[in-house]
Amino acid sequence: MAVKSNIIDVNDLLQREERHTVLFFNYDNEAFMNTGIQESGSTPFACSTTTGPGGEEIKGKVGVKQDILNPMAFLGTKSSFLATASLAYPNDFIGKVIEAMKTPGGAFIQAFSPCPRGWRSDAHDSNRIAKLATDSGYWPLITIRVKNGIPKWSYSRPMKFSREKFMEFIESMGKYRHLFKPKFEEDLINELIEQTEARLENMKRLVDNMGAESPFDVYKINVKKLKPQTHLAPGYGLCPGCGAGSIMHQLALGATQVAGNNIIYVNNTSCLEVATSKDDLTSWKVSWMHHLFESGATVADAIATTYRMLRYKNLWKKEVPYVIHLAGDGSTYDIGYQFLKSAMVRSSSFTLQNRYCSDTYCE
Ligand SMILES: Cc1ncc(C[n+]2csc(CCOP(=O)(O)OP(=O)(O)O)c2C)c(N)n1
Ligand SMILES: [Mg+2]
Repeated sequence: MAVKSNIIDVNDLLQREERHTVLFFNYDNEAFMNTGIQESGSTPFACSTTTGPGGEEIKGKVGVKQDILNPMAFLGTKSSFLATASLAYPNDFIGKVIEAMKTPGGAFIQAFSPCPRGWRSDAHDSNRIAKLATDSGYWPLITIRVKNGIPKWSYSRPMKFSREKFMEFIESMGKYRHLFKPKFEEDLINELIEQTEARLENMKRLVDNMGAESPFDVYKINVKKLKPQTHLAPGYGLCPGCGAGSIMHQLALGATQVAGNNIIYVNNTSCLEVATSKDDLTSWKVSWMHHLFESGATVADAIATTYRMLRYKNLWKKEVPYVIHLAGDGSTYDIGYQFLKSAMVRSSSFTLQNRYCSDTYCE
């Protein structure tokens, strides 16, 4: 049966009066990179990190790469936008950022973020690796739109597992080298493949059973016609080829279209945070604050709510600023998940149901 496409015109999105409360954003480089490549809940099976190195005794991580996006659809929120994204698919990425910021309630986007230093891959290879991640079925591009409490799944690239592409993907990164040398670890590779396929199958079942009527999303957007991003200066200390750099540019490009410079970023401790705030020099041209490794989501939600309250009390006369929370996988999957979940519930339900925080007072 032919799948119906859902064409989303970004110009229409930009005309929407509605707006998000907070966009929670995770760039997923699959380990705690800032502190020396330690394993996180996002690290995949058999992947080498400094806390679970791939060697003779230990063969990398024992355990699975957790899925945190899909569970968020079951938090019982009133309205939210949840999606995965990839720097290798910029139209989809930028379209999702714009839609997230134009959806009432909280939003959560998770972007796959190659890390040449931690993954032991070539700096010039990050885009190819990210593309292979999606095209192999490892990092499907999905969207969950929660409206009036009902989540509906969509996807924007075919959800098909390709063993050939997956092998090319893992062979591109030194973090899996121990699976190929000194000997070919067939059982471990098969286990990694089984886990990857199982995660994909789970998402496919969600699309089949709880999918949108037209579940294939295509964003209509002319990137060349967008205003240049005005949030992040070109100078920062991220490594060459770091996915977070490319990701931040795409995120900021989308965010600039919606918010202009009326925006506040809240950044958990991470590579992105240290690399954009070196010594007393900031790479940020708009308001940005660093918060603890674990609690940035709470702070971002609190800032957004405070402005809405002040606006209601007529103590803040200008437009309420947009808020984006930035976090790595360590602070999203592990130590910060509880903060993030609670902030999602508050911003996607309580804020919407509280007339003192509602958009009608924010015009
Ligand atoms: C409570 C607490 N524990 C540990 C740390 C040390 N710490 C700072 S950043 C970081 C890892 C960050 O990993 P991730 O969130 O994945 O971001 P990345 O550096 O990979 O971009 C850790 C463990 C901290 N700052 N606070
Ligand atoms: Mg990380």
